[in-house]
Amino acid sequence: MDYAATGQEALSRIAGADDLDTLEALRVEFLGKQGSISGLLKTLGKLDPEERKVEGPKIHALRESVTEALASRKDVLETAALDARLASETIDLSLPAPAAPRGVVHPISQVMDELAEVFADLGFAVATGPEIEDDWHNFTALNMPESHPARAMHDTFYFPDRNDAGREMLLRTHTSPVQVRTMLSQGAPLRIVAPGRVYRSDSDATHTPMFHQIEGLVIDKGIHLGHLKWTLEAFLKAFFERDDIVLRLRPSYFPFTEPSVEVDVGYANQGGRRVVGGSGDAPGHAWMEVLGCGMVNRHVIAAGGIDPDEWQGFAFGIGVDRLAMLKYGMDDLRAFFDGDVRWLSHYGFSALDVPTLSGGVGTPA
Ligand code: 2U9
Repeated sequence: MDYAATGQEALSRIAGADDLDTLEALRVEFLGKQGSISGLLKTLGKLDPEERKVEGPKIHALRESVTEALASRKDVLETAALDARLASETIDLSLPAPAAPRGVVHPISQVMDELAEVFADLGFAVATGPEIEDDWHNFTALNMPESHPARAMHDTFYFPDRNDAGREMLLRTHTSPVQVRTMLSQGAPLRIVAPGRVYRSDSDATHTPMFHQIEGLVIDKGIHLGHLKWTLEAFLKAFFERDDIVLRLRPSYFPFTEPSVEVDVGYANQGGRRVVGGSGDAPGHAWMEVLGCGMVNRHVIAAGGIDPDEWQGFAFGIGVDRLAMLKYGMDDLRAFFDGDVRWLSHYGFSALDVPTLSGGVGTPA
């Protein structure tokens, strides 16, 4: 059979296509799953071997020339579209510059800086680590062996391939692997905070797939719950810049701490604005959960290469985004990541407003 006529017609229709949509429609018509040339290729299977030897190369050559013609026409149309855009979009460089710099510091960046400042004052060093982790540092070392139910609860984003050591790779679900790495590299004693991004496959009004945590770890001799409670009280008072903060500690469970505690702060809702402090049990007041903590489980201390008979510790984890909402009165978590300039200019901070304990750790711009 002779495919010259089919080829001629296809090429001339491609050459005549004057926009990318028309060209895409032609690609589907010729080469799509139900396309005419794809149909010709399917007929090859039914031919006897001798015929196939003759017809096969011709159909493949036809497909080749149509594929090439589509690509080069696409190139021409895209170049023309770009040229047209460049010709129509102009910037008038003689216009006056904006009256003032418009950029602002995102409230999460500001709160992260505030937290680092408060913890630095309490003697904590900042530790960082990779956001792409292996399952040993993210789970196993934290007393969550394979098949531990808490692994499933973390809604983990896994990578398709393992690393060279055969470990599963994932986006860290908490910043805890940073503390594990620091225990292994620095040993005891330790007093660190690990701020950063963490990832869980979860998305609704109160959860985003990426969020921020700051976790703390203290390892020393004779550490007990009293040290933990004092540290959290001192932290919350400095962060919310008031002395009448009341805490409520509730027993809880985390695989990496024993005993484990959840901490609520009392807050009042005054005219839609949340004000932290006062008794959570007073009329018009409520409790707000702000963090989890506990004494570090001895298995976790041992996984960090430290002798749990000699050293003890406490740890805590704080959801930064929730804390920022509570401090600055924002009600929708998703707005944090929408990049809406009106929201940012309302809630953002001046780049010159660097949080310091002496100057106040959070005065809105
Ligand atoms: C090591 C040992 C112990 C970190 C901890 C929590 C309790 C906790 C949540 C708070 C809000 C996560 O963002 S959130 O949802 N975290 O409740 N985190 S104890 O414990 C550790 C960490 C590292 C080596």
